[in-house]
Amino acid sequence: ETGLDGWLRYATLPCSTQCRSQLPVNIIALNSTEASPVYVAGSEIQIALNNIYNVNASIALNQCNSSSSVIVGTIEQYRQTCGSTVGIPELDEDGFWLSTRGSKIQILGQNERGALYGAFEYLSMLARGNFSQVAYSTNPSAPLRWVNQWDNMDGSIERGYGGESIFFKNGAIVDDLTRVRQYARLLASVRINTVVVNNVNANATLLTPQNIDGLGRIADVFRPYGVKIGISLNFATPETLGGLDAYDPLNATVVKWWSNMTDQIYQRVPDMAGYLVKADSEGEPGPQVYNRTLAEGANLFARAIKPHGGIVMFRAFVYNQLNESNWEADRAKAAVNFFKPLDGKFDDNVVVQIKYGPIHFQVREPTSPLFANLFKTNIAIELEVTQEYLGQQSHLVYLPPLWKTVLDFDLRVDHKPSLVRDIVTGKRFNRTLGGSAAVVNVGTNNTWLGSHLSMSNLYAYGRLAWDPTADAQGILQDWIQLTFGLDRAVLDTITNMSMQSWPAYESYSGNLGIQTLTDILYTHYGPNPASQDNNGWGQWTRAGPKSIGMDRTIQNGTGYTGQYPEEIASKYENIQSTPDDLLLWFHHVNYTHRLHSGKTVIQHFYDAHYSGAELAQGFLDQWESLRGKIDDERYAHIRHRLDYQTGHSIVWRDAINNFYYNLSRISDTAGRVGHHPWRIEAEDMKLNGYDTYTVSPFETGSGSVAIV
Ligand code: BDP
Repeated sequence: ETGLDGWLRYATLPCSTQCRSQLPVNIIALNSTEASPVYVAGSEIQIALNNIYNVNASIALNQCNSSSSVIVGTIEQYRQTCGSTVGIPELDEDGFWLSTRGSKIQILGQNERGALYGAFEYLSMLARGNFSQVAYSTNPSAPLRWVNQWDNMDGSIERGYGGESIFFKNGAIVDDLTRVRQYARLLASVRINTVVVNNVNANATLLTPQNIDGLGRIADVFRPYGVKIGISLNFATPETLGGLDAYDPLNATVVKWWSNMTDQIYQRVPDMAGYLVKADSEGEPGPQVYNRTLAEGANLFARAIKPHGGIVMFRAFVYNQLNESNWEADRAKAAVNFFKPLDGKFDDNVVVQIKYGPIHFQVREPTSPLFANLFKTNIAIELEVTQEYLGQQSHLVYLPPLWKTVLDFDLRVDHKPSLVRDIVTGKRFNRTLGGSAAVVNVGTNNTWLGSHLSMSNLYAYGRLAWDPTADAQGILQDWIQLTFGLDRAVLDTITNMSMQSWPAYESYSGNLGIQTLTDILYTHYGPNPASQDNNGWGQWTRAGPKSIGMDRTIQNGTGYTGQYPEEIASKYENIQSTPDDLLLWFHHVNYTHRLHSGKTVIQHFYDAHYSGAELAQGFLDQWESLRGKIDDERYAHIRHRLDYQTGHSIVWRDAINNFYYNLSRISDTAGRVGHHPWRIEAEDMKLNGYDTYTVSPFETGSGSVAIV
C-alpha cells in the first residue's frame, strides 16, 4: 500500500451472517446535487460498504421509506422529506446526530458539512468492525478548525518534508487537482473546515487574475467536502503587485485597493473563509513600517473582507527583539509586549492566532502567556503537525501528548480555572469566534507528510480541534486500527512506540526546558547547541563553562515570568516550584545544581540522552516484531525511517553530551560520555573511494571526523 488513502483505506474485513444483517443495503442521500457534501457522503458510504464488506448498496435520493437503510442529510432536509425529528437534540453549526439503532441508520447534520462528518464517523466504526448500537449527537468545541499549508508559488514548501506542493507549480496553480481532492477527503474526515493554501511568508503574485481563477478551481474541489479555503497575504502587495507607492494601512488608496482586490477574489471564491496574515515578523512587511499598530494592520483586512462574511487570522508570531546584547530583550516576551496593549482594538472578525509556546514549536515550551492576556480579542491556538523542530518526519514523534501540556494547562486568570482549551474555544472569556490552526505541509509524496507514522499527528489534530478533551492515546488507537488493521499486536506495538516517542525525542534532543538543541539558523535539523546563542534567532541557552539556562525571572532575568497571571508567575519565578522539565527555560543554574529528582543538571543531561536514544532504538525492534502483519510496502518504508532514527538518536546523544562535557569538563558518573571503547571509527578503516572530512559542529561526528 502506498499510504495515499491514509486512514480512509476501507480495508476488507470478515463479516458473519449476523454482521451482514446489520449492514444497510440502501443508502438514502437527501441531496441529489453531485457537488454537495451530502451527495459525497452517500458515495463515500457506498464505496466503503463495498470495499470493507463487499456489500453493493444502491443510492436512492430524497426518499426515506426503505428499510435496511442508511439515511444521510441535514436535519432540515430530513424534516422536509421524512418528517419528524423528535428526539434529536439541537445541534450547533457543523454538528451531527448519528443513530445506528434499528434498521434505519440516521446520519443527520446541522448543515451538510456536519452530515458528511457523521458519515465518516459511521464509516470509521464500520472500518474498525464496530457494530455497536449508538445514538448520540456531537458538536465542535469551536468554529475554527483550520490547517495552514506553507506552500510557495514555485511549488516548493517551506518546512515541507513530503515532496512538492499539491497546489502550485512555476508560479501558478497546477492543472491536475486530483491530489487536492484526496486531501479534501482526508481533511473532511477529521472535521477540518478550512485550509489556507499558501505560505504565511506570502508571495503577492498569488493575487494575479490568473491565480485568482486558480484559487477558484482549488475552492471548487474542496467545496463538496465542506472545506473552505483561506489565503495568506503579503502586507506590501498594493505596492509590489498593485503598483501603488505605499502600503500604509491607513492610506485611503491602499484601503480601496484591498477592498477591490477582496471583491475580485470573492467573485471567484464566494465562500472563502478568510485571510491569514504574518506581518512585521522575520523580515515580512507590516503596519509598523508606517508606525501603525498591528491592530490597524489587521483591521485593514477585516474591513475589506467583512461584507463577504470572511475573517482575518492575524498571527501573534511577531518578533523583532533580536539584539542579544540587551539583557532585557527576550524573544519569548515579544507577543505579549505587542498584543496586550491592543486588546479590544481588533475588529470582531479578527482572530489572533497564537503559537502554543512563546518562541516557536519547540520540543517543550511553557504555555504562551498571551493566552492569559487577551480578554476582548478573538484568539486561536497554532499547532504544528509538521515536525519542523521535532525530527522532520524522519523521527517518530507522536505530538498530541506535547499539545496536551498546553491545551490542558491552567493559566489561573483572576485565580479562576482558565484552561487553555477553554480559552481558545472561547468559553472562558465568552468569545464566539475561536479555535485552532495547525501547520500541515502535506506534499505530493504518496505518504503525504513524508512518513506513514506522521499521519497520526494530522488525524489527531483534527480530532482534538473538534474535542480538545479527547484522550491522546484513544485517538491514536483509532488511527492505528484504521491505518493498519485490527491485529492486536499491531495495535499494542504502535501504541507503545508512539506514546514513548515524544519523551524519547525530548530526552535526546534537549531536556529540562533547554529546548530542541537543533541547528536554529537554517535547517532546524540535527544537533547544534552552539547555534542557539549569539544570534537573534536562537532561544539563548546562555550555556557557559559553569552554568546554563535563560534567566527569565522578574528578579534577575528578562522579566518574562511577569507576563503570566500571579499564581503562575510566582510558580515559575521561584526555582523551587519550577518543574524540572522547564527549569532551564526559566532559570540560570550551575551544572551541579540539584533537580527535584536529586540528580545534578549535567548528570540529568547525560542520563536522559542515553535513555532517550535507547528508547528510540527500541522502536526498531518493536517494529520488526510486526513483520508480516503489515503490507510489505508500508512495513519497509517505516522500517527504513526507524533504522535511520536509531542511528540519528545516537548522533544526537553523543553530540549533545560531548558538547556539554567539553564546556563543563564534568565527567559522567556512569563513565559513558567520551568513552566508546568498542566503537570502530569509519576513518580508521581502509577507505576505498571515501575521504575523511572534519565535521562542523565538531560534536556531530565521533572524533569530529566523518567520511564522505
Ligand atoms: C519558523 C519557521 C519559519 C516560519 C516561521 C513562522 O522556521 O519557516 O516562517 O516559523 O511561523 O518556525 O512564520
